[in-house]
Order: sequence, then C-alpha cells, then structure tokens
Amino acid sequence: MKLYYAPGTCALAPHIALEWIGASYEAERVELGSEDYLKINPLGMVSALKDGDHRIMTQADAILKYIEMSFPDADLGVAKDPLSQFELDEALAFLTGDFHPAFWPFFSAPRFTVSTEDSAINDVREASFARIDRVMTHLEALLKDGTYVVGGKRTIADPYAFAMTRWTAHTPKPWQDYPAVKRFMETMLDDKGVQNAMKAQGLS
Ligand SMILES: N[C@@H](CCC(=O)N[C@@H](CS)C(=O)NCC(=O)O)C(=O)O
Repeated sequence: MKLYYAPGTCALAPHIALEWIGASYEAERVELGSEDYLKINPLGMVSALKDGDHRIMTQADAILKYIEMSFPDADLGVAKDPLSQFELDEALAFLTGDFHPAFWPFFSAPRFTVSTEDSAINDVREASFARIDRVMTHLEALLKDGTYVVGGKRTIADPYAFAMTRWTAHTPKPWQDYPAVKRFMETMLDDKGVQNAMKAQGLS
C-alpha cells in the first residue's frame, strides 16, 4: 500500500493506522493541489491510498475503515454487532463531518470571504474559534470516561481524532486546555506507531 500525505494533515491518521497494522507500506509526501498530485487524486487533497492495482482511494474515514477491515488481526475496529458498529461510524462521521470542517475557516480563511482585506480574513479565522471549541468540547465528552474515543478500546477513530486535535496548538485554546483530551493526546504521543508516523512526516 502507498499512502499519499502532506505533513501534519488529516493524512497523519491513516499513516498511524498503517503503523499499527504492522504491514509494509510506503508513504509519499505530496504538494496539495499540485499538477502532479491532481493526476493521482483529482481533488488535490490528502489522504489518498493506493493498494495494488485498485483505483486510488480517497476520504480519510473510508481509508481508515478499509485499513481496519483489511487487517482484522490488528483489531482496530469494534465488535461486529450493529450497536458497536454504529458507535464507531458515529464517531467517524463526527470527525469527518463536524470536527474537520470546523478547522477549514481557520486554515483556509480566504476561501470563506470574497474580501481580500486582512481584517475580513482575520474575522473569518477568529469566527472559527467558537466552532472549534464546540467540537473539542464534544470530543472531551467522548473521552471523559476513558482513554479511547470509541468502545473503551483502540480503534481507527483514535488516530483520526489525534491527527486533527493537534491542529488546536495553533489556536487560542490548545488541546492541553481540555483535561480528557490532554490525557488522550499524551497517551497517543507515547505510542510507538504514532511516534514513527510523526517522525516519517517530520513532525514533533
Ligand atoms: N473529506 C476529505 C477532506 C480532506 C481534506 O480536507 N484534507 C486537507 C488536509 S487535512 C487537504 O487536503 N486540504 C487541501 C485543500 O483543501 O485544498 C477527507 O476526509 O479526506
């Protein structure tokens, strides 16, 4: 398998999952939106995964599920009953549909205003903080009683939450300000697979 990534993006999540399954893989750094990368993923975004001859796979949550289901022995999922699957899918949908988009106005503020004035762009960025706090507060609640995002065990939801929670370091209320999230992040930072993926992406 080959993962296409840009450092510190949500592609850190499948990168960690690939470390956790213990199979051999490649990770190739790409330039988001570049001509070369658009030929691989027409959306120009990461994450993207190539597995053998299969077409390029995109969307972090789908890629994470693919990795989880392809390597059942790594046990990165939950029990196969409907309620347990719902819990995992609900968490992945929250991370994809609520958590990740909360950061778009922060990282890509010019896309959210027709103005080119610095003040307008700063306003967009500042407006994102309330939304980011809202999703972080929800994550805090998910982590309140344990170390993992779902089901009291390590799953693919953990690296996904970890990769994006790191981004709060650039906001006025970083992850250290949320006690349960802080505990989670510190546990993840102690993990060898997390450390390997971060090192490979040049992150500290
Ligand atoms: N729904 C996509 C979102 C991917 C996404 O927004 N990735 C960001 C990095 S975290 C990106 O590639 N941004 C480049 C851009 O917005 O042009 C997924 O889950 O893979």
